[in-house]
Parts: sequence; C-alpha cells; structure tokens
Amino acid sequence: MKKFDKFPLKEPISEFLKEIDSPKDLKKLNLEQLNILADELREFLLYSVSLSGGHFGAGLGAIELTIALHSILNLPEDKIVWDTGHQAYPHKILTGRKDKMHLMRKLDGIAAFPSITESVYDAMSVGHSSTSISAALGMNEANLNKNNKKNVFAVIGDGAMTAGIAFEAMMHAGHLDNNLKIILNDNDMSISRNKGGLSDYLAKVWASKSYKKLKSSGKSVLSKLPYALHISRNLKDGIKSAIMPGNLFEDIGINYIGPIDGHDIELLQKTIKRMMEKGSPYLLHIITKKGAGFIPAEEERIKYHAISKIELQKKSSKPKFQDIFGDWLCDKAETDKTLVGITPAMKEGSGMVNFEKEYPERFYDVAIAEQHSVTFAAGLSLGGLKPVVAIYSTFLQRGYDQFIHDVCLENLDVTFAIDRAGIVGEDGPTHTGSFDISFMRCIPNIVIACPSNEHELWHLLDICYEYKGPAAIRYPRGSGIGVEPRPKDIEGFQIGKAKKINDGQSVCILNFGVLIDQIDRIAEKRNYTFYDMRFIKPIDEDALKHAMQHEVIITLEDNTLLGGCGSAVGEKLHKQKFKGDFLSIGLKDEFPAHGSRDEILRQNGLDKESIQKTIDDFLKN
Ligand SMILES: Cc1ncc(C[n+]2csc(CCOP(=O)(O)OP(=O)(O)O)c2C)c(N)n1
Repeated sequence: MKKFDKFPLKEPISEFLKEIDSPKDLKKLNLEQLNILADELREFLLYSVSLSGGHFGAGLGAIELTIALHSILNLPEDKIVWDTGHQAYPHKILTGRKDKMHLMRKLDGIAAFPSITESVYDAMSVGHSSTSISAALGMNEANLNKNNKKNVFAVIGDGAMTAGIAFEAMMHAGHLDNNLKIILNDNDMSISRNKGGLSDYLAKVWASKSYKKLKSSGKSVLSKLPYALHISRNLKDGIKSAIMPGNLFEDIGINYIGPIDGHDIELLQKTIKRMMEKGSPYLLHIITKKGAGFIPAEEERIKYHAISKIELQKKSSKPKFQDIFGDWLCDKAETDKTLVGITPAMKEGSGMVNFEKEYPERFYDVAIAEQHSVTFAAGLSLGGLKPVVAIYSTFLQRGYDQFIHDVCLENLDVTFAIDRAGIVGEDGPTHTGSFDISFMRCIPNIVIACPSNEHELWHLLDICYEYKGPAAIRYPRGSGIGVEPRPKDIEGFQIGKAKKINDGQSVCILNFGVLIDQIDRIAEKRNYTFYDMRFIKPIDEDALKHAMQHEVIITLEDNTLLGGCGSAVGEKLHKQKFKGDFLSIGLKDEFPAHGSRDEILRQNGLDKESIQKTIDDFLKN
C-alpha cells in the first residue's frame, strides 16, 4: 500500500482510475493492476475530500475491500449495503461519480451518504448506522422469494455492529434459511475507540492472531472452506473451532470466518468468492486500519474520522454550542456529585472529551446504542443519580419509545442535551434535527427549552437540570453569535417563562431558538413586540396573553412547522379564540437537502431577507 502524508494540491494523474466509469470496467483489471488502482483511488480520495470535506478515515480503510467487492460482484444486480455509508466514498468514485466528488455535500451536489435516488449502485439510502444487516436480509429474502440468484452483502463496521438492531437482524438471519453475506470491517474504532463487550470480544479474537499472521490466517480460512462445505451445508462445526473458540456469531446461527487482512485484495477476492458459493449466512471478519495510507490519519484516527474542507480549516473564534454544553457539564459536575454524563458514541461531537478526562468514573460511552442510552439513564435516575444524556436530535429518534415509556411516563429526572437540532447542513436529510420539537412536544411531563444563544444555553441547561423531571434542551450544530455564556443573571430564568425583549405595537413576534438573529433587527426597526420564548413546553401563558393583545402574532422556529412551536402557539390561539392574524415561520414539510446551513435556511425561507419578505407579504394581505 502506497502511503501519503499530504493532501494532493491538484487532481492526481491516474493510469487505471481514469478509465473506470462503472464497476464493469474494474473487472478488466488483473490483480497487479487492481493494487495500483487502490493506490490511485486512495490518492484521489485524499484530493476529493480535501475539496468537499466529510468522512475520511473510514473510506481510506475500506479501499481494498471496495475494490475486491466490485471486482467480483455484479452490481447493480448484486447488492452491497454499506452500513452508515460514511465509508462509501471509494464506492461512489468507482460507480460513476468520480467527477462529482468535489461537489459532495454541497447544494445540488452529490450526497454525503449512499442514496437510492442518486445511483442504481447504491442499494440503500443510509446515514444512521447499523441498518445494513436488516436491509440486506430483506433484500436477500426478496431474492429467494423471487428465485433470483443474486448476492447481497452487508458491510458493517465494528462500531455499527454494537447497536441492538444489528444483533436483531443477525438473530433473524440465523433462523431464516438464507444466504446473506456480512462483512465485519473491524478497525477497533467507532468515532472514538470502540466501546463495550463486543469490542472487547473482537479484540480478543484479533489478539489471538497477531496482525502479521492475518495473511496466513486467511490461508487457513480458505483451506477450511471447501472442506467445511463438504461436511456440512451450514459449516457449523467445520471451521468454528479451528478459527476461533466460543464463536459468538456461530452460536446465533451465522457462519463465521476470519479474521483476515482487509487490505489484501487477493485474499479478500478469494474469500469473498468462496463465501458466495455457500448457501447459508456467513460473516467474514476483516481487520483494517482506519485512515490507512494517509499517515496523519493513521496516527490520529479520531481527528481524521471526518474533516472540513481544507480551505475552511481556519478555526472560528466563537465557541461551539457543543463546547458550551461540555463546559457547563464539567462545571455542574464539580458541585453536584450525583451528575453522570452519557453519550451514545458521540463523545467528541457532543463536547464531552474534557468531562471524560475530569470525571472518568461518571462518564458513560454506551457505544452506538441510543435506545439503551435512554433507558440506562432511566435506571440511573431510579437509582438516585442525575443523568445527563447528550444526544444528537436525529439520533434521539432511535430512542423514542424509551424516551416516552421509560423516562417521561415515569416522570424521571433525566436531562437531555439535544445537539444538532434544526438544520445540520452538509450531512443532509439523514442527519437533520428538524423533528425533535414535534416528536417531543406531544409527550406529557417533558419540559422543552430552546436557547437562542450561548448565554441562554448555559442558563437553560442549568435550570432544566435542577428541574425534578424529564427536561430537554435543544441547540444547533456549530457556533453561536459569540456572546459570553456565563454571566450571572440566573435569576431571570424560570421554567416555562419567556423573556420580553421589546414592547411594541400591532405585531408580536414569538421567537423559539437560534434563528433570533434573523429577526431581532426587523423587530427592533419596526417596533414590534418581541419575545424570546425560551420554552416550548410549558409555554409561557402570560406571554401568549400579551401577544393576543396585538393584531398579528408571528412565530419563528427551525423545527418543521408540522407539530412544532407555531403549532403549539396556534393550538392555544385557537382555544382562546384569537381574532387577529397568525403566521408561523419554520421549516417546510420536506426533508431538507444537503448544503451549507445558510443555503438550506435560505431554501426554507429562513434567512433574514426571506423572513422579512414573508412578513411583509403577510402584513400586506
Ligand atoms: C444511529 C447512529 N448513531 C451515531 C452515528 C454517528 N456515527 C457515524 S460513523 C460512527 C462510527 C461508526 O463506527 P464503525 O461502524 O466502526 O465504522 P468506522 O468509522 O470505524 O469505519 C458513528 C458513531 C450514526 N451515523 N448513526
């Protein structure tokens, strides 16, 4: 494998990559040429991600696997279901999207993840992890049902494998009569080091064969396969004990082979071919290095999980909301010894790195297990601790039943710090945080706060944490407006109480959340009454009463309009028989596209100019 230590400044010249427009072109290459192609693909990936930003280390680690799979399978008839999809950039490059890679994640460019609307070579639209085995099993079952002799491969990382749904799917596959193929791409990493029993188990398997021996281990795997086929269709006893003791996967009905070197194209090809000859479910365990071939990424695997566009790497001087949450958490933990912090595998993104360092015994990374993180918090609360669950809005969707049934129904004292609420930008619709208000607002007992800036975030976290019951504080990706988070005017903050910013006439604006800076000047210039509502639930009834003394009420939010803050106000106004006019401004009833946050806000009419125009048009009519 060729190693690189810098991003190429211009598009690298290639001998083989330039000829590849679809996977069929790859089949013309011999092994030596495929190995050269791997170097070219790696170099091109470095170049394209330096222009687009995005996920990085995972794709570099999956280059040889991608080439091996495409050189054997016949896509699009055969299917590869890439789990999460953040490792699928090399797949995109080899499936006709090479010339669009520099536009990835940009408005009107290609998506950051595989998408069935983008390419026939993408078997499944993804972004949230751990769905590949379920989806691939479904596809495989449909093939069997229609008597289609096609191959379906799920490719899943050791991080994604920690989620319950992956095990639910394997348990189902072990019980169905099917020939699903799973490749477990084990690099010992999630975004941070992978956590939990499965990770320890895989590490033991790995340790039992030192990395150097993975090639010879591969040979023994291959030599076992035909023999095993000969003695048993399910290969149950044929290779299990020879390869690894106490095989977890075999015990639930999935034949296991490996571990083998996931950077050896020839070995991968041979093993995959043999697997395809089998009529039963197989899991191939491969060992790869995250960031392989780019020296800085091999050395700093967490940092290079995802990167920004090179020209944007200048750091903003304003702290991010996630860091303000992280500082608040450390601050609070110092005075409250019962505070414990939980993350489902998003320690860095959620700003919890310092908290883990300072309070390792009170920090829980539960792996990619959002459902568990919520019910685990319920248990901690019942046991007398005060859990804070830091979770992205989009990933809380995974823990919704647990949120309702295990926390809110019992009215437990759990605080949810909901990051990436609203528009997330480049990661696009799979990661949008535009539904949380709608899906939380309908649940009894929950308190929901929507800070409008850094200072508000700090204090709303504080009073929601002190509140004895379930409370959620939602805040966006990225930096705020640069206000100091910690001044000491905590007295002004009360659960369910809004802050009046301006007393005006005729028109009253009720702001929910961080779009406040899109509208505060307009409100001031035109002498509108203006409230920063701070809470969606309970909503400030006094502020609403005051609002109803105006001719026009306007709400602003970055949640979908359906069921969001405007809906909440509208329900109240309807009940109180408000006679004036009412306008709610928020996200359209659509999945937001990918692009910069500003572009997506503009698309939704949520930039300053569009908001002003919407208000003007409304007031004219
Ligand atoms: C449900 C869900 N939770 C969290 C994430 C965020 N996330 C993206 S990639 C990743 C790590 C995945 O690790 P692994 O599957 O081992 O792949 P690797 O990056 O190591 O190749 C995480 C936690 C996600 N995409 N989906």
